[in-house]
This record gives sequence, structure tokens and C-alpha cells, in this order.
Amino acid sequence: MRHAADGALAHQRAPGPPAGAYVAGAYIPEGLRLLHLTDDSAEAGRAPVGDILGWNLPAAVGLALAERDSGRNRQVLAIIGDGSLQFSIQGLWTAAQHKLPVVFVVPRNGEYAILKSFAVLEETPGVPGLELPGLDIVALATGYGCAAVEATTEGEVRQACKDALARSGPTVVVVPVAPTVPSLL
Ligand SMILES: Cc1ncc(C[n+]2csc(CCOP(=O)(O)OP(=O)(O)O)c2C)c(N)n1
Ligand SMILES: [Mg+2]
Repeated sequence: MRHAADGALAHQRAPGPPAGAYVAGAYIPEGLRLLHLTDDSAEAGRAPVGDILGWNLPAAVGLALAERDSGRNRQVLAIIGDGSLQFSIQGLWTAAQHKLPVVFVVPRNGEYAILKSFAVLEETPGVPGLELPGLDIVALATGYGCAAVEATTEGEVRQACKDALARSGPTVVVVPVAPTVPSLL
């Protein structure tokens, strides 16, 4: 099954880091272009905060705090896998408490896809623990005090991000994507 939202998110997977650990904690103008939300060609700051699990979410929150403290007040958009999100999900509470304008886009494939890809590369079939079923990420994010919505089509992803940008606090946009095992080579 291929989900309509796959196309919307495919662009943040290439040519950057492999699917998985990434998060782009990219500043909004860059993030918007990645998500095809705008053709804005204005100069964008870019601060990838990516490949170490548990780092990406708090790094995005820290960026937003720094933007506020410095008076630049640029919004932060972070793209965080559903597995990666669990490593430091409590940072959503910090974002909510400080009313930080961060948009967290979470592609939800219900698995650690990148590790499945590594298992194929390393010819190690049957690696356990790579499935992530039953996570209600909208409920989790709401519980930490964030606005949260599921967006299932490219248009819905765009709209959800635009709505998020109009808020003063954090928003989590959960995007269901098809579980796949992309080739690493
Ligand atoms: C501290 C740390 N531990 C382990 C890894 C290995 N690792 C890379 S991606 C990943 C899982 C990513 O899963 P998810 O965020 O759901 O993204 P997907 O691959 O499914 O798109 C893991 C465990 C890492 N990068 N950093
Ligand atoms: Mg995943």
C-alpha cells in the first residue's frame, strides 16, 4: 500500500540522510520547501539536527528557545520518525510549556524502517523488535500539551502545517506513510 502522503514526505528523505534517524530540524523556510508548502526562495537558515536518536526533538526545542531569546523568532520545523520520536518525546512537554512555535512532522510507518534496511544489507533476517504498532501519537502529543493532528494526504499535510504556523505553540502533525524497507545501496 502506498499512501498519498508518501510523496509529500519523500523529498525530505533524499538526498539527505537515509530514512530513519533523521530529523530535519530545519528552519521553517527550508522546511516549507521540503514539504512543498511554498516556493518561497527567501534565504533560509538551515540547522539539521539529525541522526542521533533522542537528540533531534530536544534540539528542535532548543533551536526554538534560542530563536526566542535572540529575538529572531524564526519558527522551527522538525521531521521526526515515529520510532525516533519515542526516544525523547517528553520534549513535547517543554515545547508546550514554553509555547514554542515548533511544527513536528512525524511520518508514521509503524516500524524502524531504517533498521530493517540494515538487516537486509547485513543479511540478518528475522531481527526482532523492529515493529512499532499501536502508538497513538496524536494522543501522546495531546497528553504532553501540544496541538496534534493526523494528515493523510499531501493537501492535508500542507494545510496542517499552515495551521500549525498560525499557532503560537507547538503542533505535532502525524502523517501515516506506507511501511517500506528502502534499499541502502
Ligand atoms: C542513539 C542512536 N541509537 C540508535 C540509532 C540507530 N537508528 C537509526 S534510525 C533508527 C530508527 C528510526 O526509526 P524511525 O524514526 O521510525 O524512522 P524510519 O526508519 O521508520 O523512517 C535507529 C534505531 C541511532 N541513530 N542513534
Ligand atoms: Mg518509523
